[in-house]
Amino acid sequence: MVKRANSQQTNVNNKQKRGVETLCHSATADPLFKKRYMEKKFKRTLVTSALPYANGPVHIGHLAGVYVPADIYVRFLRLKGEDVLFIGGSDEHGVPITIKAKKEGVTPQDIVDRYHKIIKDSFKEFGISFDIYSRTTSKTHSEVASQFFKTLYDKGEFIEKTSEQYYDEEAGQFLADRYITGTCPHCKNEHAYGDQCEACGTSLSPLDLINPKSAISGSKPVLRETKHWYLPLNKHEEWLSKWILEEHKEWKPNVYGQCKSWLDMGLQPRAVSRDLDWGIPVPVEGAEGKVLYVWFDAPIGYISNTKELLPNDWEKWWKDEDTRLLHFIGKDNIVFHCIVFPAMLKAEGSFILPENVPANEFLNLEGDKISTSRNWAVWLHEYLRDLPEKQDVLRYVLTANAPETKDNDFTWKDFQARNNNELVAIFGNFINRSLVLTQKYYEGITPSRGELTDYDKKTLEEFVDIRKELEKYLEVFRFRDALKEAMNLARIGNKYLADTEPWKLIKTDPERVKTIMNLSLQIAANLAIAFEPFLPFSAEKLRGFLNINEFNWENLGKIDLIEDGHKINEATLLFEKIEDEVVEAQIQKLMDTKKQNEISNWKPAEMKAETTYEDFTKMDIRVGTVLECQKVPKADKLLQFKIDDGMGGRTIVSGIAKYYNPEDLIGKQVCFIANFPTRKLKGVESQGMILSAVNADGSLCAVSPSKQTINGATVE
Ligand code: B3M
Ligand code: ZN
Repeated sequence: MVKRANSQQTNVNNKQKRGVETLCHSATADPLFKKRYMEKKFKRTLVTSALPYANGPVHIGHLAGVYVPADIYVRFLRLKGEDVLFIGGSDEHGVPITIKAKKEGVTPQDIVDRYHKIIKDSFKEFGISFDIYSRTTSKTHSEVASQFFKTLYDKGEFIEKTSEQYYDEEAGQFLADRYITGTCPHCKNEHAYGDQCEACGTSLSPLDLINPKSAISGSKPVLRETKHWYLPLNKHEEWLSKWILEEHKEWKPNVYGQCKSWLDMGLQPRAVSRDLDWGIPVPVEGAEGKVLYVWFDAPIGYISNTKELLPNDWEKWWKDEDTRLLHFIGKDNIVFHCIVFPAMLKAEGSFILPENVPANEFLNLEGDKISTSRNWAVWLHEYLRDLPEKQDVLRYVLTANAPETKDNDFTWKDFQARNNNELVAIFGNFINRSLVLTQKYYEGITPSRGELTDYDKKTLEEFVDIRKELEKYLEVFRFRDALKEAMNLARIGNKYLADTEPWKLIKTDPERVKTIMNLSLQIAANLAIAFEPFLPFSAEKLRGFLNINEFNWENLGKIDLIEDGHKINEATLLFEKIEDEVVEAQIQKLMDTKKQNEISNWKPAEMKAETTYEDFTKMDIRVGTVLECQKVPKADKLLQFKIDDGMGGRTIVSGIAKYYNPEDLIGKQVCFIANFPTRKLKGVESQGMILSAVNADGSLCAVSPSKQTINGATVE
């Protein structure tokens, strides 16, 4: 643990230290873990990250959950000089892509071409350092996936089953579960899907739906017989249980827990083919019009992309026991990577199995689930347009707040605070002071150190172990904690300069200042290494400032990284403050989206049962003018009105405080129910009720007559 730069932080640190033993007990105390990670020397590591669907751009949730963690890990291994491959690509099959194409009147290929490019560019811009980013519509992939299916087929690893499935006669196609809607048999929600009712959460089969309807044509689907191939997961249950539950206790608790509950429920055969005209044709006779199920071909994409990159050398990465295979994914993909894909690999027979699957939970945005259909997301290509050159800021915030053990929330205020208070005020400030002072006092030539004081030695002690501390967390995929350690090093540097005050000493003790500046530059060099996995752009910039091409991981913690007499470059700012307007514009953009969604989802309230003229005449509705209006103390919803009702005046309390400035209502006319029973609200007697219209977002708007009217006039 890098020691904190002040005592308050030391407390935080101790708490985290305890957290290591409790939270991640499996990773540090489990002998199996030790054996696997510490003793077994793998020769190489193959890292894959989930292949995003090419039916939309990627957003911050993707980055936080999968791609930044995978990239941090890969960069860490590369820096250590290990043999590592990082495989990515787009997932270009599946029903949603065909639906989107149909809606836009283009081909599925057009859709995936468009989004593959956007996604690939976004990843590149954010420094996600894939060795290859390919796609599942590639020729290699189609060959590898077909061959994979063929091998399993020939080995008799599938079962064939004929069943009845819904068919849309108008669209001329079978319907995926998600594309059948109907009434939920449990809660009677009329908009349940063929796989799940989102109102009551029950998982359904399309046959459970009352009044099924095709989401493609809107017609009533009919049942038709169809034959498919199934992977009998039940046959794999025994070895999977042993392999995961006994031999991989070190997997993250969220991953292990999900696997355990799947296994406890018992595994069922899963169809690996679909009736669809978009995908890889099922390569056996009598399978016309059928393609491989997208979740069968997609994980094979990891293999095909490796083969595309290394046509002659790919096998050692997939078939040699000395390769460590790691899948970085989000929590919704756990079952496919921990159970289904391993069963496929095992059935094939010549492949290794994943060593770990460090899946993350979800990132929310400003308190709400990220949603593509509701456009509730920060899209990476838009972020880059709105905040150019700020890739590392996002990488930093998403890592500091990564959903490693539970869902987390991204807010723009937190984004701004972390940038301004951490990156700028600590890391950037330290670097800036070190470099500027070195330029000022020594024209950029690194001064030699004199004898170290006790304070210098104490400072050094605080970070000699930084490499081990970082490794301890990075090796078990705890990137938030690792980042905290790196940031702590910047804190140590910042505190060192603040405490030694070289700008004061330069007049009285210039020799001492040489030592201080030398040590500061050594800390700056350490920061360039420590931050390389997390903030590659800033680390590169910092290396440029320091005029150093490359560092390796082994150097971390040392204080001879910059030689005496080494000339450093003129520096600019490493990070810049983000102003309020910038984040406010982003928040406003989200608020506009929310408004837009409310308006497009708004449905008129259901009509009430018929009333009578007599009932209507019982209401004494009148017009009055607001004479006074103020907030009711200790009630954030209530406004207290003094109304000129033409009858001597009255007080009315109304729940519209959230939607008005009290002063703005003074002088306005409103309509109110004059014969409403008197009530006491928060201690104020209210004599009537002000009428309001309810907007799409639930906000209220007081109703006024369309022309100036005499106070006390009745409304009829
Ligand atoms: N495309 C689902 C997703 O993007 C799926 C992952 C495939 S990984 C082989 O979340
Ligand atoms: Zn339901």
